[in-house]
Formats: sequence, C-alpha cells, structure tokens
Amino acid sequence: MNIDFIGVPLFYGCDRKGVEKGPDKLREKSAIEVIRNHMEVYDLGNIYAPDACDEDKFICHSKMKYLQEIADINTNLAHQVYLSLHAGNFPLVIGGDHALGLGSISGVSKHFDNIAVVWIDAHGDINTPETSPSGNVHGMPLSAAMGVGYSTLRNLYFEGRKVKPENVHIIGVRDLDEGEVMLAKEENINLYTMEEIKEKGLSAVLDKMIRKIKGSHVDAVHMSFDLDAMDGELVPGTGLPIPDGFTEDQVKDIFKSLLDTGLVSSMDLVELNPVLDKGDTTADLSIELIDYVVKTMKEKQ
Ligand code: 5AB
Ligand code: MN
Ligand code: MN
Ligand code: MN
Repeated sequence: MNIDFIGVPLFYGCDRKGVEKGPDKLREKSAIEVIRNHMEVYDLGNIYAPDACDEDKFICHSKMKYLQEIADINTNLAHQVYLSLHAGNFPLVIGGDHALGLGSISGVSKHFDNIAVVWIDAHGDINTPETSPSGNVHGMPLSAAMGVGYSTLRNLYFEGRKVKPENVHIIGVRDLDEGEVMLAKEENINLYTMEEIKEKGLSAVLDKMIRKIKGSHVDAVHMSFDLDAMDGELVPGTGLPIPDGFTEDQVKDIFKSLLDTGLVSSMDLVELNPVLDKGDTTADLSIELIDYVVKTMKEKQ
C-alpha cells in the first residue's frame, strides 16, 4: 500500500485566512520525505480552490458561508479520495479547514459499503444551518455526512447519507453548541467527551470505542483529526484553540489503537493555520504526528 498525500487549501469553511496554507507548509517542512522514510508516497498536489470574494459569501445560502465553493472543492476531493482507495492506496488528506471532512468521508463511503468515522476534535462539527452560531461550514461537515442538514451538503458526490450515525465516534469533545447536543442525543452518536476521558482514563475509553467499532462490522474506519482536539497551549497555529485537550502522547495512543484494528483506510489532518502559529510549533507537531501514523502503519504491515 502507498500513501496518497492530498492537499486541500480550503479556508471557506472557517472564514479565516491562513489555514489554506497548511498543505504547502507541511510540504516545506518535508512531510513527503518524512513519509517516504517509512512508506512509498505520491504527492497528488492540492485540490483546486476557486477564488471567491468576501461580499459573495452568502450568495447561495443566507446561513452558510461560501456554500457553492465548499461543495465544489469537496466534490473534487471526494472523487480523489475514491480514486485513491480504488487504486489500493491510503489517502492522507491535509487541510485546510475541517469542512473538507465531508469530501473525504464521501469518497470513502463510495468505495466501501459500511464505514465508521472517528472524529478527533474539541468540537462536534454536527451543526446545521439552523443550529450554527457562526454560519461556518467547518462546524457542519459531520452532520451532513450523516444525512442531516442542507441538501447541497447532504447529497454531495452521491445522494444520501455517507455514514450511519451509530457508526460516528467523536472523541475529545469539550465544546458543543446547544443544537449539537440535541442532535447527538437524537441520532445516538457515540460521544467520548474530555470529561469522561478525565474521569475514566483514556485507555478505558479507547477500549470501549474500539470494542464498539469492531462489533459494528464496518469494512473501514476513516480517521478525521482536527488539531484543536489537542490542548490549546500545544497548538497555537489553529483557528479555535480550546483548553483541556489531549497531550501529544494521548493523540498518538488514539492513532495507535485505531491503526491496530487494521480497519483504518484513510485520514484527515486539518485546521493547521501557519499564519497564526508561534514559530512553527503546530506545523512541527503535525509533522511529528504524520511521522508517527505512517511509522505505525508500516509496523503493522
Ligand atoms: B472545527 C462552532 N461550533 O459551529 C461553530 O474547528 C465551532 O472544525 C466550530 O471543529 C468549529 O461555529 C469547527 C462554534
Ligand atoms: Mn473540526
Ligand atoms: Mn475543532
Ligand atoms: Mn478547528
């Protein structure tokens, strides 16, 4: 198996510039060479992101910014991810903001019959245009992937739901909006909050999650990692740093437990904003995590 490195220079989902520079920043920091130390890698370049002007952000929908641009970029991403899996490769999708999670999941879902998604994030990203406090689509990709929310997003790439809500696992969460709490309850999504992790310990919570994933008989797991899952102090180079998050070792433990199942087919690493970064703290940490994931995958082979 080879790694396909796919950049998504997207900031429309968070409406704050800088995050679109994430993929090129990691290339500059030798991400490709770091991966190649362990496995063969193809750099598939960046998905094309059209220019859009600020005044036009609500042109398609009054409550969702840059809807058409995000849908177009995500459709192309979905197809690239699908082709990568079809060729027997591992798509590693580098953001860009987390709105791209919908494109990744859509591509994975077209290739496999029944998938699970593990969303490692301080946030739930399950808002709809009605519940979103910001209108930013990076807070909505996971609900759309479950078939909830606005039709353009729900029916991206192919019509209908991409992942069953009971196969959605959100871990590290500590900042949910009111509407997200309600939806999580209604749809029976698996939430592993930071509060629960503090109380029971990460390894107990991971055991529970892995058991559930294995019992669900999915044929693939897509791992979507938002850097803000980590403690805010560790990731100055992300748009919405939140305190009380994971340490670097904890994130590695999560990756390892998931990779050990042999089910992980694909991964996103998102929300690196090099413009906000302190020095290259967050970029260097991202490189370290990519190195860890690929090294661990190689050991499994
Ligand atoms: B991220 C918030 N829930 O919807 C919203 O960074 C934040 O991809 C969303 O996790 C954060 O605007 C989206 C307040
Ligand atoms: Mn996110
Ligand atoms: Mn987040
Ligand atoms: Mn974020």
